[in-house]
Amino acid sequence: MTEDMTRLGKTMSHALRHAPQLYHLQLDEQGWVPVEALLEALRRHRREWANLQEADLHAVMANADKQRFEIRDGKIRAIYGHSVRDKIERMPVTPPAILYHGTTPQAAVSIRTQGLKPMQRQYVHLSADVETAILTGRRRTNRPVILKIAALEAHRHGLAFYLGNDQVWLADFVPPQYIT
Ligand code: HQG
Repeated sequence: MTEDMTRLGKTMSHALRHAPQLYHLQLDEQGWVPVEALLEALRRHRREWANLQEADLHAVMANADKQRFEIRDGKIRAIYGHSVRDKIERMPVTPPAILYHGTTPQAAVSIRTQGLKPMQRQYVHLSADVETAILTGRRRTNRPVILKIAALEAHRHGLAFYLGNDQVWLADFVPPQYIT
């Protein structure tokens, strides 16, 4: 990734996850906006991006370490990570038996009593494998704590889980009894 592509990816996340109104964008119920509307917003946002094309968005997505966005039928959305007020509509699906969550030692202490909360985001973010959970935890600490979530059992007791990308799962909340 070049520096400019990293910057473009971060701006796409800012627009599609957190602050669409700053870019004069309106997400639909599932988080989609027309690709052309995003391109126009990005072209206005930075002089260097005045000639931005859809191929540039595809290049950011192809070169990223994670699958953060998807483009379909002329529209684009962030797959997960949203903090906008109106909750993105998602379809509950059956999760695998175990999911993971990588976090800091301090957060792990309160998660064990309070459960996993979405905090600033709309959903709790869970990892499909330990490796991904370690990388998520390492964003905040050198010594990530990896929590194990009894996802299928929680699902059987009525908790909803949602699919993000292949590595990322989402939930509304995970009570402490499903966390070790
Ligand atoms: C913690 C990145 C105290 C939680 C990642 C986490 C992910 C609690 C923090 C995605 C708590 C929230 C999301 C409680 C949860 N008490 N702390 N009861 N419940 N927490 O960034 O999962 O690169 O919103 O452990 O890879 O770290 O942006 O969530 O530390 O997939 O695409 O509160 O963002 O992807 O932090 O990361 P976040 P996250 P991207």
